[in-house]
Amino acid sequence: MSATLLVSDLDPFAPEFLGDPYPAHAALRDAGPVVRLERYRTWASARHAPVRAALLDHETFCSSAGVGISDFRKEEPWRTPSLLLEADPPEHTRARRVVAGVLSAAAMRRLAEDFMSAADELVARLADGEPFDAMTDLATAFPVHVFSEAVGVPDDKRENLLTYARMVFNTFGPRNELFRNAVADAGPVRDWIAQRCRAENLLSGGMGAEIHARAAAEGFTGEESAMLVRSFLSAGVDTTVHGLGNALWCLAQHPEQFAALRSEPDRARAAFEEVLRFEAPVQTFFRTTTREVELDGVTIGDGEKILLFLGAANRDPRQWPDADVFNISRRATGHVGFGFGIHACVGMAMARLEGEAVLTALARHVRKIEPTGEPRRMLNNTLRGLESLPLRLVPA
Ligand code: 8QM
Repeated sequence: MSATLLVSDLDPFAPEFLGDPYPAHAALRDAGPVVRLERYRTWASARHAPVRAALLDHETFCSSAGVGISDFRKEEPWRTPSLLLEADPPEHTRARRVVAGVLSAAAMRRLAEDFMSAADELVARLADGEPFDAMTDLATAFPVHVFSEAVGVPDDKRENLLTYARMVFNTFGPRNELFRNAVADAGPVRDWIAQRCRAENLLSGGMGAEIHARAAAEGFTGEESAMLVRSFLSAGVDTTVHGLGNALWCLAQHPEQFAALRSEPDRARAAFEEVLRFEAPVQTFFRTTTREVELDGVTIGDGEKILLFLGAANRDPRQWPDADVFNISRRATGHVGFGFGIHACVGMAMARLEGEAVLTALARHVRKIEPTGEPRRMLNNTLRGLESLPLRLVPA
């Protein structure tokens, strides 16, 4: 028998928690390696070692019962489950191979120049010392543009990508107000996404068209291929929007870290990695046990949901010296912001390229990042990020 601590009142999806999760993360980590969340009758872990161990053991901690709080074996999923995210081997392996082929290192080398010049142009234009909203005009504008161009999403109502992703990330949580508001009146956006996923609506030469071609060659039906494009459109934009927004916020709050980046623009990639550790855009994911298992000394029964706090694992003092300090010079590798194991973010090279492009452009063109007002936080059951970030960029 292992001792378990009942954290009866903690609601990790309540607005107060989502607004500032870090004190509660510390309490969860200190309570034990694995704790019980009474309110939702699930298990949870906020420490780095067990979170990483669970992500690596995909047979015991499966994804096919959903990676949100809803158990697909008991509840009807709100949308057709993803062939990638909400699947286990061997189905997952087949789908992953197609998508990974499209997001290869060679594909990233082809995108790099475009991403770098798009970021350079945008940041150079914004760095005029005038106040602007860095969420709208930079952190959102850049990914929506470069992602849509790379994937081949036509330039019409692309902002629907953000609405849809926000909905997807809210639906990993419980049916609280965030969930209900997200799915209310979702019909038109869902229809728009479904249309954009079809081969005939994707621009030729883009990654979306390539998904269809590669998937067809592997024996996927047209409908299944469209589902793989849906994964792109679900996971590819809002994540990088908030990664970039969090980066701008971190650098604005820590001028000495921005000065360090300016003195050595080659540190842009490492700096973005530290942002993902320090302010992980994807804060949580669930897994479901396929057998009774002991995780870091705590026994979890078969068929149980467990909430993995990626953002808390990334600040576990058992793993990181000065875990709560934002330091672009540290080795942030080993953070779980992209997950770990067979489900680790398949688009991480593209996300890193976007981060590198924007941070390099900031290092080149900007002398100071100055807040000009209070940022407004966006609350989401899974994502951590900002709604608005007023600042000005003093030109170099
Ligand atoms: C989160 O639909 C999908 O396949 C999918 C949706 C959301 C994600 C990943 C995949 C992790 C970024």
